[in-house]
Order: sequence, then C-alpha cells, then structure tokens
Amino acid sequence: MQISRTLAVLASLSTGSAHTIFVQLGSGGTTYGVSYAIRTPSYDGPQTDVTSRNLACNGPPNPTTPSDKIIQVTAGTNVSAIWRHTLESGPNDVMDPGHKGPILAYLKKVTDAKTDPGVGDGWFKIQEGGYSNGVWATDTVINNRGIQTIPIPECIANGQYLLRAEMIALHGARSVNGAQLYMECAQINITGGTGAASPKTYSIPGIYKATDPGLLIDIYNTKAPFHYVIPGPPMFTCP
Ligand SMILES: *[C@@H]1O[C@H](CO)[C@@H](O)[C@H](O)[C@H]1NC(C)=O
Ligand SMILES: *[C@@H]1O[C@H](CO)[C@@H](O)[C@H](O)[C@H]1NC(C)=O
Ligand SMILES: [Cu+2]
Repeated sequence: MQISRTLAVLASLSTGSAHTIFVQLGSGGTTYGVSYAIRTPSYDGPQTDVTSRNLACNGPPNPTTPSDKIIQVTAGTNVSAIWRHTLESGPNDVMDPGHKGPILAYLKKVTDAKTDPGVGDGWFKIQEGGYSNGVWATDTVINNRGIQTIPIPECIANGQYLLRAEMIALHGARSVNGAQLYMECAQINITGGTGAASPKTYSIPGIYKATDPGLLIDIYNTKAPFHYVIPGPPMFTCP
C-alpha cells in the first residue's frame, strides 16, 4: 500500500505535476515581479501540437492572462528569463529534473507588444542550447535557480518586441507529439539597437515539425557519440 502510493506520487511527478512556466523577466539590473509584462498561464502544462497557434505564446489548454506592461530592454545586454514550476514556486522548484531537453529564445518585432498575439511570421531565434558534455540545457537552467540568460542582439532595430523563451522536455519524446514544449511571451521595448541587421524571420507555428530529430527522439536510447540536433530555424547572430 505504502509502496504503491509512493510509486503513484513519483509517476505523477514525472508526468503531470512538475511542468514549468517562464514567470519573470530581469532586465537592466531589475527583476520584475511574477507575471509583470509576461502572458503567464494559470496552469503550467506544455504545448504538444507543434502546428497549434498556441505554440506562439502559449494558450489553451493553459489559459494565459494578458498584461498591460512593457519592460525596457537595452540591445546588446543580457536579460534573464526566470522559470518556475508554478507562479508561486521558489528558485529551488524550477522543473522536475526528469524533464530534459533544449532551451531556446525567439524575438518578434511588433507594433503593440501588449496586444499582438504573436501568431504567424516575424520570429527569429536569438538563443539555443542543446546537449553538450553530458548536460542538457534544461539542467543548466534548473541548476541556475531557473535563470535562462538571453543575450539581446545589439544590431537589431529599436521598438516593441515579443520575447518568447522556451524549454522543451524530451522524456516522452520517443513517440510523435510526446515532446513537451513550454513557452511564454514577454512584452519588451528595445532601445540602443543599431538597426544594422534585418533578421530573416519564420512563422510560429511553422518553426517545428512533429518529426524533427530534435523533437521525436528516445533520449534514453541514443548511440554514442550522441549529437543532439536543436529544432527550429538557424540562430540569428549579428554580422
Ligand atoms: C551575457 O551572459 C554571458 C553568459 O553568462 C556572458 O558571457 C556575457 O559576458 C554577458 N554579456 C553581457 C553584455 O553582460
Ligand atoms: C520605448 O522606448 C522609447 C525610447 O526610450 C520610448 O520613447 C518609447 O515610449 C518606449 N515605448 C514603450 C511602448 O514603452
Ligand atoms: Cu512536465
């Protein structure tokens, strides 16, 4: 009885109750409050259908709340996307460590960051981390108290953007649509950019396919040497 209950608790931890949310943004030395300028959901579940419009900025079955705030960000600096298991969790409760996979970040230039749904073209990838030296990028975030450090390119144009931070958990990814994708969009206003570059942009949904080698993969049965292929378009870097 006791053992089966323990097993049930462990099973629920690894499958249901230990997802994650990008809850807070740090910029220019200020860490803003939970849900400040971020469309956070009331439930921490993943998106699993990469063709869904809710892949852009999350959404049903995880209801997200709009925000009327915008955070100032200086191009060429780092921002901190802060991940937590729930909106109430602390830095030691980021995500079940059994959730392993890549981390990514994307930007989309918009006219009004408070209202733009983010769905469709306009996105470019500004960060990616996969698997290196036996460590998944998600482990790095968990061990860094939930902080994903994202460099904002200094060569992009000033203006309002959506910043989409993403973690992908691959523990169930051996079957199609088994990867768990976690993402939220922060509303930011970039200043100090040189505007020298115009990144090639991509559509969300559209950046991923369910059969991408980085999304359909049995991470527990890989052959050495294991080279993980991070999903999505090439990462943009300033020339
Ligand atoms: C941004 O963070 C990276 C990694 O921590 C660091 O190497 C880099 O110096 C930082 N850049 C700035 C402008 O602070
Ligand atoms: C964005 O920053 C610029 C430069 O500081 C400022 O003029 C503008 O009002 C800001 N826009 C928003 C929406 O915060
Ligand atoms: Cu989960």
